[in-house]
Amino acid sequence: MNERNPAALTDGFHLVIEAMQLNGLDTIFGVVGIPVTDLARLAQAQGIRYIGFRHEQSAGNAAAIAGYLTQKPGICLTVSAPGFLNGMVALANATVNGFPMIQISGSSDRAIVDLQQGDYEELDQMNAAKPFAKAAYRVNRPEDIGTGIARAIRAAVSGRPGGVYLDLPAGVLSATLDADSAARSLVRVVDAAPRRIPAAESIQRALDLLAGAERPLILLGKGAAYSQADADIRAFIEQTAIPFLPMSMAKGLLPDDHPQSVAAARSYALAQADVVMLIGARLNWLLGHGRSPQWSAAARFIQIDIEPTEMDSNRPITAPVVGDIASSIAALLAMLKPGRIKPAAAWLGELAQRRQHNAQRMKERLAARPDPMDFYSALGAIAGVLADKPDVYLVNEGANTLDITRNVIDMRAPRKRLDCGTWGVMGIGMGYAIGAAVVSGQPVVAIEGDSAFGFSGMEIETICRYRLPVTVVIFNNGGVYRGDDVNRGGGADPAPTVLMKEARYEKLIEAFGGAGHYADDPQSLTAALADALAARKPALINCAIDPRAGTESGHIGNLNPQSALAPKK
Ligand code: ADP
Ligand code: TPW
Repeated sequence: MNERNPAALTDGFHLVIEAMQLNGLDTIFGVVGIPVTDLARLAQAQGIRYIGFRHEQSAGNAAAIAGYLTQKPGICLTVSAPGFLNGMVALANATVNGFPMIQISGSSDRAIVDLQQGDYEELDQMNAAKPFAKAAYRVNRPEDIGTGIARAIRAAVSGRPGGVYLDLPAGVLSATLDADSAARSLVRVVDAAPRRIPAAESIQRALDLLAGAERPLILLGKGAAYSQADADIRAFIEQTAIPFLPMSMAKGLLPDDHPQSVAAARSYALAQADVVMLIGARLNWLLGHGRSPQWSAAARFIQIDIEPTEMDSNRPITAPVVGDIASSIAALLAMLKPGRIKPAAAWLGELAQRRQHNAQRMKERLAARPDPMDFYSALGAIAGVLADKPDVYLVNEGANTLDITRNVIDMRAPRKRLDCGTWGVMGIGMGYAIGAAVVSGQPVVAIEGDSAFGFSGMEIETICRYRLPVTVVIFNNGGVYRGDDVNRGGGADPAPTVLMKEARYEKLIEAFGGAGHYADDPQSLTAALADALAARKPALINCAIDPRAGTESGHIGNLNPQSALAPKK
């Protein structure tokens, strides 16, 4: 600081904070260390909320989900090299899922890094980030900080949202500059995610195709949930009477108990539909790439997506609608003629029948009382507690824990279900739970496989430190997928999929002052969850599940290659 005239100078640290605040970015999720410790400290002093994590991957996951929930880029702050790399999985995951986030990382001296002279935490971070990010930028002069933040914001939220990397070398953060010109260098981003109005003829083409359909189906993906066009999406579905299916994170966009939901007749609906309208959902592995036998070879597709190159990626799209979902649905509603789209009565009847049949089977499974509990009896108890609490966020990861929870727990409000998403990644649990609790102030229940929990488990200290209303439910079946495999070599080591069944996970949270519960039957699980939600304080329920419950890889065993040969002795 210039002691003769301190008011006339500012520095890179302050400029980053001012650029964020000018653009309404009010929260940072991060881990401190050289060279960003003072950035976090000053941000907190200036009124930005700083949430400090135990590992950058969780900080990044919190930022990503904050971006998904708010449509503003979530900010993750990391230190150079190893901290940067720890955050990279979360940044890549955000990009793959289309969540807007910015990872801001400090970095070491470029002159030394570029000549590989062995700096502290040396890494060419910007170039390392490129393959995993939607965009990557480096600020080399303090007067470019405003532009760097503006470009990062635009890249994160415009078009298909994604993860952006912004590199801030130590020297840029600490550099001082004249306060007046520094203030002029800041950029207030106007219309960061401009609407993309679809062409009128693309809307007409889509409506014509639906009008000629007998067995139409609408698929809602997390892009539809992200777009926050909830009322119009519901109006379009109700006015056309077309049955709909939500992808997992689109559950609750219309309530799962809506009469037009055919989630309980999913396979039949996919296989029999003749015209399918995808709204913010990709025809990737989660939808069998749109191919038969999962889908009818004769089915024709309408796809609404902001990303033009998504069209025809897996299957020809007869009626592409390239636009943002809010504008596209508004246009569809405006051009919709009453009574022109009419699903065949036979189609609706068949779906209703299957739906009812499957719902009855599910009811029986949930009511069974196996001892020890299986996934269904435990989830039946949880569903009972959550039934009248639509505002609770549900975070969910694992294999069986993921697949069965998705099928059992109904969602009744949009953007409340947060899960492994497009990559099927383990480790999002605590980061998503913290991100959702921080940006919403609402309670979160994280239903976690015992293996899945381990990837981010240390963040329960973060949950306790910030006193967040998060309840972690661990489905403890003592293993990855299940807990009863044996060492095929006959040795003393546990099998590769086995974890400690007897682990008392609830004691972990007690170490940090949270409430620990153990539940081995539906009644005690109901009581523990009701208690935890009423208290609105950090809690962890160790839920004992039969080690024999669960199948390898959950519902995607078909993707799991297995050797046909016995082990060689
Ligand atoms: P899911 O996994 O739920 O099927 P995906 O992540 O595969 O969903 O697909 C989401 C799609 O939504 C992406 O192709 C993305 O480009 C698109 N998308 C995201 N936001 C918008 C928006 N506001 N308008 C239009 N499309 C969007
Ligand atoms: C980053 C591979 C997929 S599912 C899973 C693993 C390790 C855990 C399944 O066991 P869990 O659930 O959580 O106990 P359950 O109900 O089936 O018993 N590393 C990463 N991502 C993935 N997907 C894996 C490993 C995996």
